[in-house]
Amino acid sequence: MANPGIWRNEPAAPRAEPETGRPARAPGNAARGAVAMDPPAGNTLGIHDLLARLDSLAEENYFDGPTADATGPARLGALADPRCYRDPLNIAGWGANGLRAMLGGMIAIRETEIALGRLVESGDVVCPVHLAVGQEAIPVGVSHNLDASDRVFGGHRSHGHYLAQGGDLDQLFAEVLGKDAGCSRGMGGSMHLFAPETGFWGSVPIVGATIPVAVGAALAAKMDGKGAVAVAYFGDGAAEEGVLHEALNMASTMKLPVLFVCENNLYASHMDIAQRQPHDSTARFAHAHAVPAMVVDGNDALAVARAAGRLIGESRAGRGPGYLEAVSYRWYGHVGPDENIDVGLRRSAEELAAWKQRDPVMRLGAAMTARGDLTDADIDSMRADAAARAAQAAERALAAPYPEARALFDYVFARRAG
Ligand SMILES: Cc1ncc(C[n+]2csc(CCOP(=O)(O)OP(=O)(O)O)c2C)c(N)n1
Ligand SMILES: [Mg+2]
Repeated sequence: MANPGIWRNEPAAPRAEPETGRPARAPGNAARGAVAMDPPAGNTLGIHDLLARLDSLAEENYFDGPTADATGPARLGALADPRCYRDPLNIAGWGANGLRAMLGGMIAIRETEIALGRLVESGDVVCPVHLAVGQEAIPVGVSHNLDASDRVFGGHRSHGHYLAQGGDLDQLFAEVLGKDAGCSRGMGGSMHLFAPETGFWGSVPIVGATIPVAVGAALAAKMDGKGAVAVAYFGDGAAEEGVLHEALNMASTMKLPVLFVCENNLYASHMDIAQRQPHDSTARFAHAHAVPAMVVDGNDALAVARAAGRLIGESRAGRGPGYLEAVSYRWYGHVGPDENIDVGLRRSAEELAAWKQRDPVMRLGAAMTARGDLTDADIDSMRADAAARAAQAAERALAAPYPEARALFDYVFARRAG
């Protein structure tokens, strides 16, 4: 693999504990107030409330972070420019333990994916593996606000989503290697992850397919009345699927507790968003459906955590969906551990090198070492530990048995009750 990453990791993404000065982590469902079940009220259901809320969120928080060079709501401006947002994060008000957990979570995801990439290169993995190295701040920041009672859905690039919710590392490696011990019994591979005990309700590779499923899970959550939220992760390419509009419309009209998280990494397969869309931000789609949207630097775990926390808080309080566009960039190509330099229309070595200077792991680590929360040696040891855990999980999975051939016909049909 050409890029071994910067730091190595820790086990399955720990989540930060509440500390003074950072947004309080959402309590478990038992402690949350029930989401009010508003009766349908014709075609004007809550729209004025939503529009008012949209205005206030949009005006104050459209860009969460430096705003000086943002060019407006329809375009990403500096957020899509890898020469910007390179500094260590502003960690004022955030406690060291919580930050360490978030840093460890990002390192864990990165080292896991690097180890998975090596298994692709060695030929042990035969399913397509889409890596999200460079995008680790997004799942870590979002999951910071979730717990196991929530309902998270991903797509083809979801190792990080699974791990950030606490998905089991051994089951991940076993699944990617097609082994019976995998989280989908080895039947699904990298793109069919499942860890419902953690709140990760599943990923599928059909682009955009889990967006409406998350809306259905949000409807169920609203009917349950226990304050859970659903999360739909999808990419900028998936935002071009018509189903996003149907999902946004239904979630908005029915005030469903769902967070739409668009991980805008500026590419769909090998095609740059500038070649596909008149504007590089997708948040305008949310605005069209009166869903409050926030656009953040997706390589800043704290900006993601704050924005997701605010939108999720609104959802838990019964005020409907939110849309978070987190701008980032993947270090590897569309699939597998190759960098895909000069594949497609615009991705180049220069562009990739520039984005590596906006490394989400390095920017949080640098801020913490500067404040004295950690030393470089501590970070080295976190990454060594995480790399060792990933290597051990890979070894165990390589040695584990495949499903028996006769199991091919299992899990296809549900048994009729009674
Ligand atoms: C419905 C559908 N169309 C096409 C594909 C092939 N495909 C897989 S990933 C992908 C690009 C997705 O881009 P994006 O949503 O931006 O996610 P990213 O890969 O950038 O994370 C495409 C076209 C698919 N899996 N499903
Ligand atoms: Mg993309």
